[in-house]
Amino acid sequence: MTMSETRRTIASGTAVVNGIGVASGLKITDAKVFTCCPGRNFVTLKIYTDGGIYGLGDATLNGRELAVASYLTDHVIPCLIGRDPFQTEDIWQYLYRGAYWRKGPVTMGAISAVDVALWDIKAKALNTPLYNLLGGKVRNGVMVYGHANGASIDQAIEEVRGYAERGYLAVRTQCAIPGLPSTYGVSKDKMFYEPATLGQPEENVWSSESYMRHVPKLFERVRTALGEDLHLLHDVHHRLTPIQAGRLGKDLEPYRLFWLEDAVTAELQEGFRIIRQHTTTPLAVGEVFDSVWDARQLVTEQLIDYLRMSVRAGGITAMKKIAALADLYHVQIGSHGATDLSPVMMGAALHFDMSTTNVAIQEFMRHTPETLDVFPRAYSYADGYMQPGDAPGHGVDFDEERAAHYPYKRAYLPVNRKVDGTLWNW
Ligand code: EZ4
Ligand code: CO
Repeated sequence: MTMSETRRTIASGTAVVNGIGVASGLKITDAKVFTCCPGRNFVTLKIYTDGGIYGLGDATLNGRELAVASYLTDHVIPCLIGRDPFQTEDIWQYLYRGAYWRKGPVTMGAISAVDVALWDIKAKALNTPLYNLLGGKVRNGVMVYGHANGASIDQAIEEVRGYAERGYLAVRTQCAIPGLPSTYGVSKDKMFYEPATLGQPEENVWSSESYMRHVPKLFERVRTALGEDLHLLHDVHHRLTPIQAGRLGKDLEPYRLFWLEDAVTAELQEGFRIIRQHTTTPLAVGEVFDSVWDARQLVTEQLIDYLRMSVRAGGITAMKKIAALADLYHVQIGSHGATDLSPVMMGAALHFDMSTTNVAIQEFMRHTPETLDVFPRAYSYADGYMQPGDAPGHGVDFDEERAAHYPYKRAYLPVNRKVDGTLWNW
């Protein structure tokens, strides 16, 4: 469309939906948001085009699902109709800069869902797996880590052993802390771990002192039982102060962790300098980050080794740029991949992982059979690695009919209190 044609369109009263013109020949005709609870809650965005191709994005925000659903339905979808679905960059900028109100998990979760759905459409329209549009394959497979946890150290060791026997090369290991009634990351169900619960939020009790005494014993025993080759990871879930984290990292050095995750909350990015001064245990953080601004200082000062941001933080468009920045500073990506990221997010993540050099590892927490029933998918696991599959797009579909059997149920993540009742981080 030439400039004069654009002006004529405006003058004749037809809505100009895109100031830079439509080029791909496809237009977005409609979009819908689905909320469902097949084992846990998910929010799924489906964008339709006039070419008959649709794209899927995941907009799930654990414990705050309906806020993102409304953000999309009430505020984003009306602005998408008529746009060219190939213009992922312009639509990203339109939703990020154009909204005036930037960042935040709700906004960025919604932008992520749109972005992933558009990349899905583009790859399907070009009849190629998404990784081919993101640089092509840079590795043979994506190393993943599984989740082992136990009510005792002995149980945790048996769980880790089970993962090693199934071919996993990396295992996150958690165990209950003696004297505390419940511990984050230690599930009642051996196969499936789900931190969110129906009804009111659960309350956990926390003691940094007991925890810091116990965790080195866990890893000493796991290393003795399983040897040196397995990659071991551990998640602190933001519960220590920087100096406590420095101490724990130092105490864990003999066991050579792959990473120590979320040792402290990261709003104060320079706080990580204190941890770094005290330990060479590699540090990972970022599953709750929602934009590059949450990670800028951590990355550019080389205060972390692994960034845990996932495609939820603004989609593929954002993550490709964040990974490029991180690469300059020797920071690698190890994306969040818990069960509250739907198979759609997992599919998108695997295409990103497959095509991005400084991706080190991907979290893989098993979804329940109910969840898998609703999301047919091309990705697969074998011998410690995952493959995104070669289906056009990101390779994950959404069965609306099956989803309708599992209506949304309000659920929350637990809150965490110190032994004396003070509300603490989790
Ligand atoms: O608690 O995704 O590393 N993974 C984690 C997860 C998070 C949940 C929160 O929704 O810490 O288990
Ligand atoms: Co975590």
